[in-house]
Amino acid sequence: MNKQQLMEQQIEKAMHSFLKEDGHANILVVGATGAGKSALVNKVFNVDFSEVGVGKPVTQQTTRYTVDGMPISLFDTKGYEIASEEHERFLREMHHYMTDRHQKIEDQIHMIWYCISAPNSRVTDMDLAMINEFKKTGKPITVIFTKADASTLDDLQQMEQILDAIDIPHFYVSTIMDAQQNFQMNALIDWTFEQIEPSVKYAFLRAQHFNIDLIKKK
Ligand SMILES: Nc1nc2c(ncn2[C@@H]2O[C@H](COP(=O)(O)OP(=O)(O)OP(=O)(O)O)[C@@H](O)[C@H]2O)c(=O)[nH]1
Ligand SMILES: [Mg+2]
Repeated sequence: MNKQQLMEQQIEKAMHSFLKEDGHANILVVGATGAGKSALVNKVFNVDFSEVGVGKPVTQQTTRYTVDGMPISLFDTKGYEIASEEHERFLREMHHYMTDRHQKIEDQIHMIWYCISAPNSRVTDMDLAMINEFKKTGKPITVIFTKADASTLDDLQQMEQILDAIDIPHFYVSTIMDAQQNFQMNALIDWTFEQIEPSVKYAFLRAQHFNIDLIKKK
């Protein structure tokens, strides 16, 4: 076995024990204010967190939610508002998650759910720039069109084309109970579960590279 194979085997082992020992894949839920991020988190976990109030504050704006039996943690962020001081705060926080490879694996973000309100009928330049920045980090990212119940199929298709052109997976969902279904919610969950191993593995790989860089510097 050569050095490379040995390293890969070690990473594989570390990843499996991380996932087995209750290590969660951490998912950052991002998007404009009012996009429906918190509603989505509640829906996915089937818990009304505003009532039960169990989440761990990560920063002043971000809360981490976990439920028993689910191998994911959802980091519910406070949405950005365009053209405000808050915007700076938002960009700083996002930068922090993009450059978190020196953090412990359990505190890193492994995947991004980027929410866009479907009834807004547009993917903004700011969305595209942000998606691109996240993509560069190598972490899996998907766009979630929220509130699809209040959108039209035409609008949805137009937005989907924009994402297809840049090769970003996307799902449209709704969280309201009386909707016929939640549209592509199940497909979103399936996609997310498929990404768990590769995304956590990637975090271990990056940590390994980071350690090697440190050793080289010494
Ligand atoms: N029609 C419809 N409304 C929704 C849906 N999801 C959320 N909403 C409504 O949208 C509003 C905002 O939802 P939130 O989940 O609080 O939005 P958020 O993205 O967490 O907002 P911030 O925390 O301010 O960033 C609420 O009034 C929700 O009831 C949906 O699927 N369909
Ligand atoms: Mg919220």
